[in-house]
Amino acid sequence: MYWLRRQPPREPEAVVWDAPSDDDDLSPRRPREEGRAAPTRAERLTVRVLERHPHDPTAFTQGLEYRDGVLYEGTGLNGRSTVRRVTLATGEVEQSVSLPRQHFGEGIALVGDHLWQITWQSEVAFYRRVSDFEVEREVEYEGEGWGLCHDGERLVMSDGSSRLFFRDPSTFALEGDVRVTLDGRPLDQLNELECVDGLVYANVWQTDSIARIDPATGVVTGWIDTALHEGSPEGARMLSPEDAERADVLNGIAWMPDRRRFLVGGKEWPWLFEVEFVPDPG
Ligand SMILES: [Ca+2]
Repeated sequence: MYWLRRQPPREPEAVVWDAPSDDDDLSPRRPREEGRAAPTRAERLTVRVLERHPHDPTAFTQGLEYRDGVLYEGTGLNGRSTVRRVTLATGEVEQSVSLPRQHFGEGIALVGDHLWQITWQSEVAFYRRVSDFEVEREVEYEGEGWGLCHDGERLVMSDGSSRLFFRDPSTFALEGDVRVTLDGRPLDQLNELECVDGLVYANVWQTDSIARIDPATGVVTGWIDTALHEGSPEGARMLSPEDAERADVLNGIAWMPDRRRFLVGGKEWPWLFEVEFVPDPG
């Protein structure tokens, strides 16, 4: 099979790593101290596309949530940031609320009857009613906001670094963090998130990859390469080459509990894809 990536092939070095410190270097080339376990290599996975749905190609997707057949989406860019309710099957935007121009919207997370929406550099999170997106509270935090998800007990947030931060879902108070490692090395650029069954899935910015993370340890247990490559299984293609020309990066993941599938999309993508993650034979 030919190389059919929607972006130029990325060498492993294209994944942005933190500079490893001595503590981080668990490579087998280095004598290991007694009792120090070698890092577990993440399972390599890819996608199988099961269905696709139209998506607003002007939406700069920063957060995706799905509940009871309804899609919630947060979009970014100054002057174009929104939070919206979308009919999945048609892509029709049922309601859209804009953020003031000074805010660049990022991740969203549903918490009961409310929805948190974070911002890139404004250091403010909006606590909205799901029913009409009315802002009930604004909460300040420190640092950048990238991705957000709710695991049932805590919010999990990314800021583009290799860390995931845990926050109280009512107050947004910071409760802790964990450093994420892939095959023993820190993995940064963690972006849009999805909390599923005790695990956290993270888009890795400017790559075609999604990391499946154990939030207790920060270890990436699965590395999902969504790009077509040699050995990709049948049905692995998401965007056509023509669509990929116009689309920005992969960014958007939502779990569909009723269908046991993921929804995956990207910034200014014309489609959202229902996928399952399968072993990558490539
Ligand atoms: Ca999500």
